[in-house]
Amino acid sequence: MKTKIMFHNNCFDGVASAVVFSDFYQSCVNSSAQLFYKGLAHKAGQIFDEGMFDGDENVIVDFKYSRSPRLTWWFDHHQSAFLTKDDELHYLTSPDGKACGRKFIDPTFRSCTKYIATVVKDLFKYSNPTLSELITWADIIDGALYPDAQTAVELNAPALRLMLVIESTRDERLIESIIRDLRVMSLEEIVKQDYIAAVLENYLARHYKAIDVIREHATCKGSVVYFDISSRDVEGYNKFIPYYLYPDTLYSVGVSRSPHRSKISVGFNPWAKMPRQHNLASICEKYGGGGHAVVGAISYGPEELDKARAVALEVVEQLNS
Ligand SMILES: [Mn+2]
Repeated sequence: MKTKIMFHNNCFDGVASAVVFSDFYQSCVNSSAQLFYKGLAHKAGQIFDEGMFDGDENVIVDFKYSRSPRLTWWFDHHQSAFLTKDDELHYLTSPDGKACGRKFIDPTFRSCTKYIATVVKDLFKYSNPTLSELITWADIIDGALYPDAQTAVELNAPALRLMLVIESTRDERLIESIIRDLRVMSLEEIVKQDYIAAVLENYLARHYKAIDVIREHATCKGSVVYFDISSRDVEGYNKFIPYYLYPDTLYSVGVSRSPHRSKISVGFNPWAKMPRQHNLASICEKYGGGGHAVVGAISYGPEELDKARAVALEVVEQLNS
């Protein structure tokens, strides 16, 4: 029997959710099932096609709901777990949805990992203390509960080094190895494995370079740290770097460019010494962007860089008002 476990790809919580579910499943549901994994990514248009559900059982963790009758288990904690109103209605009213007793959603949980562990403990009386370190770190990472910017940016903890590898790699087999190893090894043991050590140095070097690039281009404008790294080739960066460099600022506004878009990133310093005065999603929405109250973004075409820069400076002004 083949069980397919789909999870939020390139995400520490997604990977940890796959680990905690696998452990529960083989202990309580089917000890002889062969487990297969597939990472899922957000994209415009259709996310699921029926062919993806090719296991005897099909499981989704830390990712959106599907109405497919072939989906047998589902756990999520995202507020936007349902792609459509019809999906939500299906979950609430169909015998294949919530009523089946194997599909669960609770947006009050900071991590899906902790949510799965809590549900299987409450409903199936199962827990595995050897996974508690992993569960704690998934909650810290997905909930951005770092004690300070140093912890979030210097990446000294084994869990955060593993997070960097999970977020950076494009190698599906490497993520599968991490899932299998996390079931039996501590975080410290895993980061010492050859296959992790082989890529970690490279990803750390890229991360340190991003810190340098942002340092070179950042200036303090009132209570905002502003940086324009559009001239530099920085592919994704740790969003806490601006507060690591400028701990006394309240907000960050950054301009960056990829082949596909010019992007303005707006954030609130989670360690700020003063309360937040602005809803960043509302500010970004005025320019066609969006996000959450504490972090948002606005995207333009790759050729609209001048516009992105002008809007970024307008946003800085509003944050200072
Ligand atoms: Mn998650």
